[in-house]
Formats: sequence, C-alpha cells, structure tokens
Amino acid sequence: MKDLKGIYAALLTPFNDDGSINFDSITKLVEFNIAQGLHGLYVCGSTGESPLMSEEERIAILRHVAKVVNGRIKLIAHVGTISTDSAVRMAKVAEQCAYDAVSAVVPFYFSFSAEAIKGYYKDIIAATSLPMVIYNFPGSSGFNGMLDMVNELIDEPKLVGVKHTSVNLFDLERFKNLKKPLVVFNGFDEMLIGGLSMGADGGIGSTYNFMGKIILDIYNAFNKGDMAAAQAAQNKANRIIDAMIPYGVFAMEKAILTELGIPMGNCRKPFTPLSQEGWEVAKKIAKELK
Ligand code: MN9
Repeated sequence: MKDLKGIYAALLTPFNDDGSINFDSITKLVEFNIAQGLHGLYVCGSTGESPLMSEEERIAILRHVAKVVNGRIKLIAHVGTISTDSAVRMAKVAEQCAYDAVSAVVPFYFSFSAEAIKGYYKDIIAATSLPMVIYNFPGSSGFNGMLDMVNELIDEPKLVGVKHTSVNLFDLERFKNLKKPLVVFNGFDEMLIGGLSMGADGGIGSTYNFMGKIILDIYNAFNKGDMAAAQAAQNKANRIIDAMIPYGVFAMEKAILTELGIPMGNCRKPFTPLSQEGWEVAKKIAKELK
C-alpha cells in the first residue's frame, strides 16, 4: 500500500451549460493539479458535488480521472452516499481502476443508528481490497459520534485513515492517537497549519484546486519546522478564502479556475449561480494568482 500522506485537491466537477459533466475540463483540471505539484486527488467528494450526481455519473468520473492520472499521483475515491449498495458498487469500480484508497462519509438523511453506520463501513471495507479513509464531516452529515465509531472499527485491517473536516482539532489529535496509527487529513483549508500542528499527515481541500502552490508552501515550511513561513503562507491563503466565503466557495472556485483558463460552469441546482459581484472578486483573485 502507498503512503497516503500529503496534499490532495478535493476535485471540483466541471459542468457544461446544459448541466452535463464536462470531461474535457476534468482532464484539464487534473493536469493542472498535477502541474501544481499536488500529491493526490480526492475524487467525487463534497467539493465534487457528489450528492448532486447519479451513481452512473460518479462512476464515469472515477474512471475518467484514473485514466488521465495513470498512476502519476495518488487517488482516493469518495464512494459515500445514503445507500450501502450504491457505495459498494462505486467502491468496486474504484478497485478496478486501481485507486489507492476509498473514502466514505456516513450515510445521511435518515439519522441512522451507530450500529447501522458501523455496518455500512464494514460492508464497504469488505467489498474490496482497498484501504478505507473514513470521511468525518459532522457539520454536513449531522453525525457527531465518529471518534467512537472509528474506535470500534479500529481492528479492521483495511481501515487506515480519517479525513477530518471539522474545526475540532482536539478530535483530530485523538484520531491520530488511537491504538493503531491512522493517516489523518485536515479538511478545512483555512486551518491546515492548525491540523498539521495537531498531528495531521496532510490535507484534502477544495481551494487546493487553484492555489495548490500556496498550500504546498504551508505544508513544506511546516515540515521543515519553519513556522513563520508556514504562517505567512496560511495567512495568504486565508485572505483569499475569506474573500470567497460570502459568495459560495465552490462557485467561486469554479469562477477562479474558469478565469485561469479551465471552463468549469456553474454548480448544480439547487446551488445558485455566482453573482456578478462574486465574479468580479473571482477575477481579481485569478489575476493575483496568475
Ligand atoms: O474538502 C472542503 N470542505 C468543504 C474540503 O467544502 C465542506 C474545504 O476545502 C472547504 O471548502 C474550504 C473552505 O471552507 O476549507
């Protein structure tokens, strides 16, 4: 198994004007991310708008990205969804396409019991030979019991990591210090340095799609022990993220990348299109980054 640690873009999904997937832009975005020097891609996660896509569409993206990447960087397939059967089918595709790991958010909407959630993870883990990186995103999933859940699943040999998208860095540190060493990814880009300080092995983020260089500056400076440089780079990233938040982060990321030459389209409904004011801010950010 590959060492999974490092910096991954949570891959955005570009759409055409008619709402269909823009595979040509996926190819361009993947190449752009490889050129940025990122260590991997996290495919079909929240940032990829996976809850707004059909299983067939997600499978098509998993296949396309694997073909384009062709082993050059690490790949994690997010297969989480409300249905275990659907998640298992997507996990099997990820294995066929030689992904390095699968990942899954908890099944959402029904407030499933802890026992049901545990069964869901066991079923996905059992379906393939791939390692599992559990996706902890309490703010969106509503599930706050992930530390106990991971503790209960810790003896599953294929459970290898957690993607922790939460401002609770105490929990992040706890995930890192269970009885088996796990690979822990920081999930909020604006707190990457905080996550690394508490023991994270890397980060998975949406803004890494367009400002991977600044993010790699944080990571590399931190690993060298140069905290002043790491803080300066985080500060640079956070000024950009702060300017994006009022307009919708994914829509802004798509606009910035469109300005940088990769047509990304809008987010899928019910997300609303980016406002004119948002576009102006996106243009300014893209210009700064060029
Ligand atoms: O994958 C992303 N999480 C969500 C990680 O979007 C929920 C982050 O990269 C955020 O988009 C980013 C901005 O808040 O940190």
